[in-house]
Amino acid sequence: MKLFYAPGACSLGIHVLLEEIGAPYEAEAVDLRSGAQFKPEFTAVNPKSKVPTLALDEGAPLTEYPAIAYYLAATYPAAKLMPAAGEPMARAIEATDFCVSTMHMQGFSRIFRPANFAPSEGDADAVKARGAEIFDKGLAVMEKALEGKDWVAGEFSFADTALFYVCYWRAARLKLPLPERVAAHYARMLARPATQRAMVAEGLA
Ligand SMILES: N[C@@H](CCC(=O)N[C@@H](CS)C(=O)NCC(=O)O)C(=O)O
Repeated sequence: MKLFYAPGACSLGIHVLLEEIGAPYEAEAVDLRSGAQFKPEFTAVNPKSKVPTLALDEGAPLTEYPAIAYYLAATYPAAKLMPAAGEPMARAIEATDFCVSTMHMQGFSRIFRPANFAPSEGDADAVKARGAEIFDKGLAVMEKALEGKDWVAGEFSFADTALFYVCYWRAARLKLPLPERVAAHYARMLARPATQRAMVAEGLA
């Protein structure tokens, strides 16, 4: 399999999962800044022009963070990335969807790409402020969700990498603080050898 990623993008979380698993994989950087995601070489792999994209050894490439994370956890059970069926699994899906669909797509996307949300450049500051508000509310939700827990679903699972990448953006890119339990979760993620290997591979460490 082959991961298409951009250094420090949301694909970092999938990179961590691949390192947790330890099965052989290739990784290819896509230069989002120069628009490589829109070039035919990449759209032939993923017409959505997005990373993460996971090219499988057989079949169509897999896209969308939650689907790729679920696929990896289900395909490599020995890595213990899949929570137990029932509430732990539901909590993992709930958190992954919230981090990707709300904190990332509605919050951070407004901060990093205001032009995608406003027709006029003059609205950019208001769009960014709304993005920050959505993200801050998301952090508060995750702070509550981590009450009494080290990991999102109780035990470490695929969901923790989704929370990790949005926290990486906040802490390392925006250099803003995280609330207490979320900060402790972020520190636990940074301490994992798999996270460290993925960050070195992406030139972030
Ligand atoms: N819904 C997608 C979102 C992926 C996404 O937005 N990826 C960003 C990087 S963090 C991207 O590829 N952006 C390129 C672009 O929008 O041109 C997922 O869950 O994987």
